[in-house]
Amino acid sequence: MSAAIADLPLVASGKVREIYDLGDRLLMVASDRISTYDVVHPNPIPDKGKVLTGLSAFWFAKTGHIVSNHYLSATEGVPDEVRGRAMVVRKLEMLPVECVVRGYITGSGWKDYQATGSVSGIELPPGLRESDKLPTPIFTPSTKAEEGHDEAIDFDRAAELVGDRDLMGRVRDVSIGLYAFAADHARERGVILADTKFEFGLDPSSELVVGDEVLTPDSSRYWPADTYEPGHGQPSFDKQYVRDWASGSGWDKTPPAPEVPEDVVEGTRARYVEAYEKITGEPFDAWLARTGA
Ligand code: Q0Z
Repeated sequence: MSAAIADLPLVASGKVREIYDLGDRLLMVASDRISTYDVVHPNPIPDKGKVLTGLSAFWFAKTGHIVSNHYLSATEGVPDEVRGRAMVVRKLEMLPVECVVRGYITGSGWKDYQATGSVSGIELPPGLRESDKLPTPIFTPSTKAEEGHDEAIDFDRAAELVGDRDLMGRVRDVSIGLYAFAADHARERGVILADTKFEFGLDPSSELVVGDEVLTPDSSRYWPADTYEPGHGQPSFDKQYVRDWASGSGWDKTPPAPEVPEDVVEGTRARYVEAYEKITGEPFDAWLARTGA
């Protein structure tokens, strides 16, 4: 028997997910809420939280040879009302930096490159176009902002914040290793993993552990490979229906976000499920069955 969610102490909440205290462990719960342009829409995308949790669990299981992770279970200790979209994890001492790896030049990295020729203090070759593949994946850490936008920092500043340069070097190497492994796997299944963000912590024996969610569409940019074309921004695998609809809706992208129409909700839900099935090679129903959702 598990407690009802309402009775658990809330440890942290983000725009679309929550963490609860289970005593010696934590419960991470992914909601069905969706944000575009950093604003959360009032209506949910059914099954989004289950897709993201299933994808995180898939990647945790696949990458244990690269680094330990905080995942314990998506069944034992999970309350019925969040089955399929929650995982029990180990409590860690989290490092105060976001660990971004970019294999392609897009988003804020593209802005920085255009302005300075560098990203995160890493000089890049001249002549790159928006969305180009980088010669090699780069580590571009950022600070964790409570609210609002994370600030890009270079490796030296990240090492300062973490207080251990050797540890930060291992975090960088492991981050790039995780990205390279996942990008190869995704590419074989017709998906480009453009970039991603990890969060690490230390366990009680000071072992480095990857935590949070990993390699989900909310922590990563996934692009369909069959329409990839450098020279402009790429459509997001999951959110493009909502963004396209929002762009034509007259919404000025400031809060409050408008309700997403039913057909756009359904199209977006289908894209999340398609992402799960492409990346894992398993039917999404298998995740629901495995977790009793
Ligand atoms: C992760 C976050 C979220 C809001 C705390 N294993 C862990 N041990 C200790 N702390 C954390 C974890 Cl994952 C931890 N966050 C980020 C996640 C909602 C903030 F689901 N905060």
